[in-house]
Amino acid sequence: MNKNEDSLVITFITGNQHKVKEAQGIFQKFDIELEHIDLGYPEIQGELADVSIFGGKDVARRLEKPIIVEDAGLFIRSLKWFPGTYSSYVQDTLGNSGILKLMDNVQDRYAEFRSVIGFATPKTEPKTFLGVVGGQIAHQEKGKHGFAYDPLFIPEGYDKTFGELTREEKNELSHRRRSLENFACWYKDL
Ligand code: ITT
Repeated sequence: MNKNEDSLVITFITGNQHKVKEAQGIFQKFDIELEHIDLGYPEIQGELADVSIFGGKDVARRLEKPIIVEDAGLFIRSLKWFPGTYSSYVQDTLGNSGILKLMDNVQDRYAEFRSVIGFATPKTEPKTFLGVVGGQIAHQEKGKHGFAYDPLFIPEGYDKTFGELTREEKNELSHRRRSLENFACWYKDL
């Protein structure tokens, strides 16, 4: 995995450019170089960890090298943690306006973004790394930064949505930062 004495490298499999930019910013601090490959893999329906493990194993075997994949979603407590693992589909269908309609007159607006990194190699058992950030669903969409649900989500301790924060600000506290950091700390010590 070592590229040379000083730098580590890891291959991130995703079709989402926003994730790549976020991960690059986070890995820089760990001196880990990110190689990005946009490659499809089977996404089973299940818990985030199961999705990452299944997809990660498939890709590591096909590429014959260690890789990471990431699966994430928005989990809203008053909607029984919907959209959760259906986040991608719901974003493409209901969208943020549909979520706001479902939340009309709902008092409990607690939600969390969850992210799971799946690390897989062609031979070893996969490992997963979780990151969670809690917050509130706003009453209206705000901000143009980020992607997907970002204009809806106000992280704990802030009065702005992820969509109103810069990428650097979001990267300080995001679910992806937490899962990537958990992974990076472990990977550096390998
Ligand atoms: P992959 O190629 O990595 O699978 P994806 O865009 O399909 O990229 P996921 O399946 O991990 O990503 O994420 C599910 C959905 O959750 C994603 O399409 C977004 O709608 C939403 N989501 C995930 N992380 C988010 C974030 O940081 N901000 C806003 N929405 C996010």
